[in-house]
Amino acid sequence: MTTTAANDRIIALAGGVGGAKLADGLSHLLGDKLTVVVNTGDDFEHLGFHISPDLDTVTYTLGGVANSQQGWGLEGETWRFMEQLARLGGPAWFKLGDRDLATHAYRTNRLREGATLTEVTAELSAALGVTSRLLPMSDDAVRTVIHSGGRSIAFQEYFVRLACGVPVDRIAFAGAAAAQLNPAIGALPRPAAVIICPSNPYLSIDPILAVPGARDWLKGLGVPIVVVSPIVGGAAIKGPAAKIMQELDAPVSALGVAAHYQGLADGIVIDSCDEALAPEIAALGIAVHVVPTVMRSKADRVELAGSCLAFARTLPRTPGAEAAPASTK
Ligand code: FO1
Repeated sequence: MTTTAANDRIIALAGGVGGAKLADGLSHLLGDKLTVVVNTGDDFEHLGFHISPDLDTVTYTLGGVANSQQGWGLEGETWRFMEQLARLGGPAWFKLGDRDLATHAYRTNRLREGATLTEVTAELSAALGVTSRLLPMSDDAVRTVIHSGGRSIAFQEYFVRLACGVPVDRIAFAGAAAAQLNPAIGALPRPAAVIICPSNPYLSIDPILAVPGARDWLKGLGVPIVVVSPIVGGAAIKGPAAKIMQELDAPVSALGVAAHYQGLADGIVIDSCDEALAPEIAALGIAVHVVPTVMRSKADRVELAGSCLAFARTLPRTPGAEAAPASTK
């Protein structure tokens, strides 16, 4: 990890696998100067456990123990529990690895003891050696619901059981209106910039923004907000983002991503192959930075993270905001 100046705090927003990769690069550069606000709209109760897939993906990735092939779950996992569960005729569609199960049991037990999700997340991430701070968007239950052909489908049913195989008409965030933004988020010192990681805008970032006060908090920071496009060359790096954009009649491109964040993002990082879109995006009032964004290696994550921080430093901030981050190189 590279040493940074005292005011080099950065806040990142992240959801699943793609977001976790950039958060990992940022964490490598910033360590405890980074706070990652994580989507909990994917959380659900399953087999009596409270499962927080995105919190676990970010924790495992920053802890260096994530399964590199699938992106979620643990490296070197075994599946004896699932084998036995299937033999018993239990619900085997959502795969819980033997060691991953310990995370869910630990979290569920601590929540039953009265700990908040924020407290449990801090305990789990500390145990796995994560130096950056991870904060669930809310300690209250917010649940992403997919509306498709007159049906309401719970998020993991849609994502895993149905393999995103039904068309999305609308996405809702049950419980969001009554949820409180994690108080630890409002108490964060003003950062130098906010980075919205290349997570699915509709499934991973929108749930965070749906928590009352989240948008106002972000805008009120008065610092550059930079989003990294998860759409590269008209396709999603991973997951159903492109399919959902098509189904919701949004242009499946970095331009569509920029339009989605218009009014919130000050800058967008797009892939070199999308350079031709830069003038149209700039016309939306969003500054554009063009670099390779596909993260195949740890070095790619760190490179893109450094690039995002450098880009953020070029963007104007509200007078009175703290100084831009010093170089992390
Ligand atoms: N994703 C799958 O595609 N299939 C699974 O069986 C599955 C199990 C699973 C267990 C724990 C966990 O933390 C994540 C898991 N995921 C699985 C990933 C998860 O459904 C998605 O990555 C996110 O919710 C979307 O960001």
